[in-house]
Amino acid sequence: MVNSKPQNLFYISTIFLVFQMNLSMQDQIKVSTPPLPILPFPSYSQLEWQQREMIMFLHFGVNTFTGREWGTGKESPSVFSPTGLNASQWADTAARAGFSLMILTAKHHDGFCLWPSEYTDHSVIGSPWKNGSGDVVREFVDAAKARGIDSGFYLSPWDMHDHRYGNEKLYNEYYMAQLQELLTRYGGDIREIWFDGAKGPNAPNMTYHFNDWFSMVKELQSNTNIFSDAGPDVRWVGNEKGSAGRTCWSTINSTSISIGNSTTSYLNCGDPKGTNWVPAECDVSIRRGWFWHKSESPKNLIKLLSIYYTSVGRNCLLLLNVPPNSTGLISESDVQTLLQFRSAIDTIFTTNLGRECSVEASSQRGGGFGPMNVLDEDHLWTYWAPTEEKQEYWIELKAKSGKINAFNVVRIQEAIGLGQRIQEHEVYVDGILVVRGSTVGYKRLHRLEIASVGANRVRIKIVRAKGIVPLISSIGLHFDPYY
Ligand code: FUL
Repeated sequence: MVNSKPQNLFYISTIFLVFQMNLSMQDQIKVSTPPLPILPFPSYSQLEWQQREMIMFLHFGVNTFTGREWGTGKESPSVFSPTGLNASQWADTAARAGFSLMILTAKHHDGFCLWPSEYTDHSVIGSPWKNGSGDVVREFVDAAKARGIDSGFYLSPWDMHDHRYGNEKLYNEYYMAQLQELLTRYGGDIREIWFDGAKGPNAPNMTYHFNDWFSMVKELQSNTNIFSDAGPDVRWVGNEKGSAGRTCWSTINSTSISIGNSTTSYLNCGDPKGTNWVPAECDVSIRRGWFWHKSESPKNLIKLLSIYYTSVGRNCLLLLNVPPNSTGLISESDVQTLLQFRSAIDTIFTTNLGRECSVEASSQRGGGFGPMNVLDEDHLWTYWAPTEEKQEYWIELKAKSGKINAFNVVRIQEAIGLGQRIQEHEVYVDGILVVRGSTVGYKRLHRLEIASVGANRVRIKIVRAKGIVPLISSIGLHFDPYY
């Protein structure tokens, strides 16, 4: 008994010390942990792809000189004769118009190769251009690199020229040999490869060894995103008009679709129950055709902007085809249109009128997840997160000066690094419902029919979301003077 007092005192003071330490550690930890992700979510290269927003596609080959859209496979390589090919002009145009990746048709369905492949003579080797010693793919990749632009290739599986087409073993060997050439000869910055499922109705039966092809791509260039109707990294949006579904999930079930035979509505909208992250790419040409034709001219600015809203503005990437002409240059009319397009996008989106607002939300997960995060420059990893209790989820921008300047576009972005969640949302201006929408994803743009003038507050209500809570990384209020 006599000794127990000092012992007790020792225990009590130790407990007190530990308690104090805990308290001061909690004081230091001001940031809560992020919420758990919901699967699936993107890979590093898919995230990089998504942030590009626009990619330039270049259809160039024998069709440029014959006026056809699909060749016959019987063209003589001698028809390929650009008199002033300058890939630097392509790359300059892309850089000025804000593209960070260009994809070239290294081989289209006619089988003509824009590089001197060792496995065929149906290529630039037989062309009068540079007396057969030229290599368009080399010039393309070098010019892109010099401007800090990444490269990608389209290598058509359907080949109307090669005699091996129709023989499963021989043709798959040939195709893989060409893949190896393209992915080993031209440096390590190939960021996308396009496997087009298109094929003429009378083409011979052919089983493509897609899994072998895909594995080889990842073996040789692991950062490359593989595009096909069904992914694995990027999927087709199901049309060639640049138009995604108003509901557009980046998720699908890869096993529900097959390359060349997919249901276009499934591709257009994705699948909320999908277990694979395979976002959609909207391929569309600036002109009517994919290849350059003298009689065609570029779409106008208004049309291009409307495509931007239905692709980038619906959680997709816009793959805009700008075909070099028979001189080997992007036509001046197309260059001017692209520059106008870029300047219009900058005019609309450089100013976020929401930045003049204060932001409130229904609730806030601990420190680090406040509603103000939606107004910073990071559109992925800083975001507003509400608490996980069941509640009505909303976030509201309120003018500090009483009125928000006129706006007619509402931009909403989700923190997709932790999965795509929002299924239904609404936008209210001064308490009046102006938009009822479904998915958001990386970026959702709502163009308002009537501009909001003199509004005081804009509330975004998340009606339904997958997972426990919605995570919003950015909100913008913009004025589009072209609408
Ligand atoms: C299609 C092809 O048949 C067109 O010629 C073009 O290349 C387009 C991008 O894909 O499937």
